[in-house]
Amino acid sequence: MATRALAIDDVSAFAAHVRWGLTRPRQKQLASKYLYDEVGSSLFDVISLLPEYGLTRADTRLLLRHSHDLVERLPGSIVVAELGSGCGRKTRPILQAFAARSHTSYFPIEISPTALAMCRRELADIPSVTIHGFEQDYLDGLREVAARRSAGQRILVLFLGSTIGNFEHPADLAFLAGIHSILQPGDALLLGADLQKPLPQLIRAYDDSLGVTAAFNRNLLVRMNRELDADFSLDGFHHEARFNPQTSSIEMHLRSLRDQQVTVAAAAFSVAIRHGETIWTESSHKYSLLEVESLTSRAGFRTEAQWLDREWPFAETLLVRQA
Ligand code: AVI
Repeated sequence: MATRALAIDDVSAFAAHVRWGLTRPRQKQLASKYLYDEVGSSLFDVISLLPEYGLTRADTRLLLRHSHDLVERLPGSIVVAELGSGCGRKTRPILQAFAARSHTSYFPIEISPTALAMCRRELADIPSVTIHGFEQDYLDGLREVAARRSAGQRILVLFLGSTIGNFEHPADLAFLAGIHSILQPGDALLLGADLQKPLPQLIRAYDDSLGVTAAFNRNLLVRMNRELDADFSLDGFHHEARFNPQTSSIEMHLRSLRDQQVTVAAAAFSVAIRHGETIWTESSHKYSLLEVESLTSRAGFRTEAQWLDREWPFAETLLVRQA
């Protein structure tokens, strides 16, 4: 019963958001979290393997190379919480390094039950690690972890893969400040941030030759048709990746290829979309190192260590929550 009620709430929140986003006076817009239904999450897993998209490989390389250093910098009893674990593959070296020291509790926090199940399967074989998954929003899940810690235990929060870059300013700062407010002094945050790089490399990463990112973006239309009884025609929209120099972000848009009228039955509205008009579906901010420092210090964290990937500019920053 509870599960069904939650599902109806989810559909109505999605419907309300779509109505808001597609009837805005200027730029039509949808939140990027709606890209991640089961198909979208699977397509993102494929994106992370594409030759043009080096972000996930850079993140993984840094974690593989520096896990032991990370663990040495965090003495004592640690519980590991991960915001958006995905399938958990990247986290393995960190958990292995902590578990070699002492028994470690790992709390993956995910809105996708499929990703949580995959994560449990992927990491189940690591000795001396107990996995407790939370199917929740990131900050709600982190509050649960904080409530369960025993006296003297520190929390290490993992927020990898540059997901922070998908928050608009100033929501990124507000989110980090939200993490800070749940943690205690001495707790830590490992933050992955994708750095600025040449424009052609960026565009290729978000408009790959196989068209996987285009499918990831256009899947949002398929999702609205399926879940909200909308009538988007897929051949009426084109995937577009463009760089916004004002915000230093790659933006994904769905560009309308003709004048069209779309009805979203479950949200009880119809909307005219002009030829050439776009629906903005995601921003992916690209950071400078200075910006990582200023963002995290304004949120109340001190930099303990930072590791950089040269092949695909990317920063892994170990932060400690200040008093
Ligand atoms: C999850 N996130 C960090 C990805 C990114 O690069 O911003 C999402 C993505 N969108 C298109 N490709 C990958």
